[in-house]
Amino acid sequence: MENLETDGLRKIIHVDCDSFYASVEMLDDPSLRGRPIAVGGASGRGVLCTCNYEARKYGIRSAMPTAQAKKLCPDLLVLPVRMPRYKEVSARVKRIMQRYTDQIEPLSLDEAYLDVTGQQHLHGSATLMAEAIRREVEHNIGITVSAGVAPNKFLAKIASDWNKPNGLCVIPPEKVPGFVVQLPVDKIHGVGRVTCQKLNQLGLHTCGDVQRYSKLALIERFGKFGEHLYQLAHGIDSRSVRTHRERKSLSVERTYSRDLSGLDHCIGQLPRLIEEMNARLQRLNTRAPIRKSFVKVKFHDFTSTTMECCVEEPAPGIYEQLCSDAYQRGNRPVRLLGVGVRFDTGEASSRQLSLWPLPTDDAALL
Ligand code: TTP
Ligand code: MG
Repeated sequence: MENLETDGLRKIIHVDCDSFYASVEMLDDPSLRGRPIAVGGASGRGVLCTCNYEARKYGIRSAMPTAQAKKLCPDLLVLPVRMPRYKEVSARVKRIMQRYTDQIEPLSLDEAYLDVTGQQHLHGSATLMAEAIRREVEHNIGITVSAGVAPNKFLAKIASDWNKPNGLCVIPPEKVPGFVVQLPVDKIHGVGRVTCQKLNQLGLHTCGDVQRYSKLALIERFGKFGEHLYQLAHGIDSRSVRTHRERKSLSVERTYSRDLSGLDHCIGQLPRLIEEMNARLQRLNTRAPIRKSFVKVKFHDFTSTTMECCVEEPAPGIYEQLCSDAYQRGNRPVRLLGVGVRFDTGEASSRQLSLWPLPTDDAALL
């Protein structure tokens, strides 16, 4: 359902903190400023969560093994993760954003979409509101954030990355066509490395190249994903800013310090897991009806399998059966067991699905 008019009328801001965990560390210990630091696992097999921009000059990135990062920069200081502190800072950033709108969709601790359409602050200018948020976060909290302003979520997110760190990029509606025409296809949500290669092989490097194909031609070639490509390549994205995320599932899992040696051993662990899952289910304030139960088994060689079935009320016997079926698939010692339920999120989720047929996957084009 494309809706150019609605798209043009909305004012979306995407806010993303710069090198978030590392910035909080530098805030709490200013002596760290100006030197390369990272946050993550310092042990031999550790992985980095993120690093500051000084460290990025050495080619260090999020999710890089710490050992590799140390080779690139022997002076790198790797600090442990302090999640409660990042949550605190995140809550303060959120309070600043709330002064401008209550239409806020957090994506993670350091990132959110804001819909400021119709807000009266600062003469209704989304650009001025984004600037004000950036200024207030820097002055009141002491970290920097980048922001993107655009008529929709897709473009606002790209914009916030455009002038990072500590930058602002505004794509007003009249500049959308000129902006997307030169935009590389790998900026499109759902286009990963494999899809990008595939598109490049077809001569499609920018959204402008994709625009030369009709919607029908793209659907014929790429299925549902073709519609997604068509829309975003034209800068169209009608997703609204969702203030309440609907929970799709709930699960409890445990990794055992010693592998579980057989099926009986696994089944013996189920009651504890189910009890914890039920306790968590009771603590949920609102939720959709349960649609499925599932059991996840990860074997000692890190292969994993999930068995699920449709249920209205998850009874313990169902988990035993699912656990047994999952176990037979590998028939090896088990390092992790999980039990869970999936909720019937109904219309909202199927609508979402049709809009975003392939959220982050390359599979459709393989
Ligand atoms: P990002 O916003 O992706 O990264 P960043 O804020 O560190 O850097 P920037 O936005 O300036 O590029 O992620 C936010 C936080 O999430 C990040 O500080 C640490 C955490 N994180 C991980 O733990 N693992 C990851 O692989 C990534 C990408 C982020
Ligand atoms: Mg960030």
